[in-house]
Amino acid sequence: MLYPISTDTRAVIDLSGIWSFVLGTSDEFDETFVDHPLVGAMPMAVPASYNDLGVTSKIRNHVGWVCYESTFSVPSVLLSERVVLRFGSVTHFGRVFINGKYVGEHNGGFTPFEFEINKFLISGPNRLSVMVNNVVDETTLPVGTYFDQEISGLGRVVKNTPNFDFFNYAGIHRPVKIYTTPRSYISDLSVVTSTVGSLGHVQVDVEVVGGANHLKMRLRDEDGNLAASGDGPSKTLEIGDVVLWEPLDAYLYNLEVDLCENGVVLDTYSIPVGVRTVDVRDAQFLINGKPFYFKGFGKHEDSSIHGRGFDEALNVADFNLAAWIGANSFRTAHYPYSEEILRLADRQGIVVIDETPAVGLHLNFAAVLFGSREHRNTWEHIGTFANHQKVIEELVARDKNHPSVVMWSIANEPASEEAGARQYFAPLVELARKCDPQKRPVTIVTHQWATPGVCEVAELVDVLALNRYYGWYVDSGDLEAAGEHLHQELIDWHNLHPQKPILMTEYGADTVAGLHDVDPVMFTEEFQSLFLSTYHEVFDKCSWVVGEQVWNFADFATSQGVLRVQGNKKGVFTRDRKPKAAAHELRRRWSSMANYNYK
Ligand code: GCB
Repeated sequence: MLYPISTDTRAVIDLSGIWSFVLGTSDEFDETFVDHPLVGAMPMAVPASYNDLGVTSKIRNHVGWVCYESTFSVPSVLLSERVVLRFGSVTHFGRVFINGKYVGEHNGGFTPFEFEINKFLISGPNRLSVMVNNVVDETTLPVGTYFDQEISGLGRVVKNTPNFDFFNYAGIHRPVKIYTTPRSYISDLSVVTSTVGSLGHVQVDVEVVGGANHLKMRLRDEDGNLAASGDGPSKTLEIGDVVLWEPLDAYLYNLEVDLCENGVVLDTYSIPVGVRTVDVRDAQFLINGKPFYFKGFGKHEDSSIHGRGFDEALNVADFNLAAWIGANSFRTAHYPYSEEILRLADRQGIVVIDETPAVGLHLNFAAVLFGSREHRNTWEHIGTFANHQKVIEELVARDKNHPSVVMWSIANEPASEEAGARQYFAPLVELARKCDPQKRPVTIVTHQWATPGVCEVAELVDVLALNRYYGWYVDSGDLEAAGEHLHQELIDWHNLHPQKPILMTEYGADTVAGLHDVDPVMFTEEFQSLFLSTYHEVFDKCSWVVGEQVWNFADFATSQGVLRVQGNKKGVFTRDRKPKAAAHELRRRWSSMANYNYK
């Protein structure tokens, strides 16, 4: 799916701003909301999560439908073009109406969707209504539990509990745009890059709609000079003396594609192209043929006020903090991040592990942690498979051309130790491989109790991605035992899968900024530093560990619970991006470690 840009043949209108907003109910969708302009509406920023903007818990903790409304006009000069309405993301379900007429809907809160809207438009202002539902249950990704109960004394109570450790922010989270294309247009393109000696090869495949099919391609270097060109819908462009896209040293060519008829350019589109290769071999993760070492974080799209709403300023600041600390990578835990973040990563040379929103596929975590609740086999009860296929297809279609993306993560911490995990995941891993023209490696991120010999999905994946909390959830506070247990597990994994590289995708300790002690006890800044250095000593002993991504980049909001003190505090930075003591330790370590051949 192409990112909307303006070109000589395309216009983009951004609908960001203040919209009208009302809360609906948790019940069936109420169509009357869209029949007339909203009554009693409050102002609401788009894009943003609505939860923290309303200030009251009624808005913050609302379950079910809300309605957004705005008006827009399309300049009449554009009306002969194909007019498309595009949402970067609506969390988790969006139903769209123009002038009270149903346009379409989308399920899944983290991928874009769009509709051709010409037939709905009238001249002058058009009323755009978006009904949004935030419910997560055992069919959605991420997974949640929906309670609708009579409680004596209270009456009917509806609750929606996330099965994941981040606040269930909702709303129109990413930009809403109208863009135009000509009637004959470039609908998609794929780029696959490779090298032979100093030559770079860029295989380009273009899809068009609307009759015309004469294509011209030009690849320009960063100075605008022509590096290669060709004709046709499918072409391998060759670059002499190619400059590679390297981690923290990005080089982006610009690919321009023209769709022509009788010598006239009908449509033109361009994308940045980074020439790089990715391979997994002999327990190493190779970028451009060289063993790469991941240094970085699992992140979240999360900040105060905005919630999970798109925030370009925050993204730039986060990338600069990542550079300051010496990080070269992050994982989009636990959902696809905005397209704009990936474009920034392409430009800054940040290496990305791109994750689906498949988190919470474990119906027994509470039982594992607290010994409570009945046990239900996850794979017999969960109803997420169809959505899981859809999010993989949508994620790969959206992100397939980003040089920053080097691996797909199919899920975070599923019940991979329960019977049936292999049958559930084998077709999904294959699907990701089939959809991706670049055939990137695929992983599934596993949890503490999915140990060697127990985990059913390790065989399916190219890289073993481990989230481990020795010293925190197990061996709590005992870092000596934690180090030993971690080391032993890494040895066991290596013995079982000697060819597979291991990436530590999560390790971390809740740390309340400003809490100190002589004895490094849990929750202090001293403990977080010691916790991380305990893990680092172990990683350095294991040549097959190819990277470390600390959980988390910054403190983030979660729902309430006995394990959370106003959110998850495992950030190396606070939620307002101030460094804790461990940030300085990490900076010292990572600044002295090369991106390549660290081991
Ligand atoms: C995990 C999860 C992550 C949590 C983290 C924690 O394993 O993947 O979503 O936030 O643990 O802090 O407990």
